Amino acid sequence: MKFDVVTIFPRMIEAGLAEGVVGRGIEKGVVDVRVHDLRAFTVDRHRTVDDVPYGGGPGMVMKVEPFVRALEAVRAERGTPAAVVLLSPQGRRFDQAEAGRLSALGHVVLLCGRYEGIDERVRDLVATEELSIGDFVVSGGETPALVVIDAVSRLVPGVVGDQESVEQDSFAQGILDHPHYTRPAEYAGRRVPDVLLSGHHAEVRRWRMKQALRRTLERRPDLIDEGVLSGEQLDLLAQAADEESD
Ligand code: 4HQ
Repeated sequence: MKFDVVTIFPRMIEAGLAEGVVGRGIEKGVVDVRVHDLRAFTVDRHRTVDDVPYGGGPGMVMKVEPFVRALEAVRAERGTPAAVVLLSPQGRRFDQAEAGRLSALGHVVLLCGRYEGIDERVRDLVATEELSIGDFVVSGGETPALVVIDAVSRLVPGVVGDQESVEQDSFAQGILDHPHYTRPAEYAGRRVPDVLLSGHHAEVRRWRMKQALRRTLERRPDLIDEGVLSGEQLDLLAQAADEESD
């Protein structure tokens, strides 16, 4: 999986990729991230990447030409990418399905903005799509780009050691995760549910599935799509709904 990131803060991206599961994916060569400093694609003495907005108003707007030149460099060095993603709150919401789609593309460019906005012609001429990581405002596209790289890289074979854990992840199944416990069996008067100590694997599986469905029903009912649940899951969901929480 190849990523190219265009940013005025290359070290933010580099620092965010230095550790953890994605960092190891990069070390292994399964994920290949190149970071491009937008200022390297300016031609003026002050390496200007922004300017005042036409029409007036507060703040600065990122200029189009450095982004166009950055993309020309990416194409020359790395080939034509399958997608050029602009990170912005105006984008389509990034979710697990979007992560899966991007992971199948093989080569994705991520454009990070700062300031009040980006010249609209970056959207028209450079980006092929626009994605948002959620309905809130962050200071720049760098942290959203790291979120996208992380979620997409986890789906690339060889990045997460245990592929089973990727398949069990929250959202891999479209519902929330079940509760997890480790030792001690009792802490501050809170006991680990007996079924988890019982060694009855089939019972453990059913308990976890029911807990996951209960939590999803309580916290994220919008995620429940009865059309994709198995007969057993529909049964456990009905039980959980009957019991109406703990
Ligand atoms: N941004 N999802 C970059 C975001 C954002 C988001 C705000 C993008 C600031 C300059 N990006 N601009 N949410 O909040 O992707």
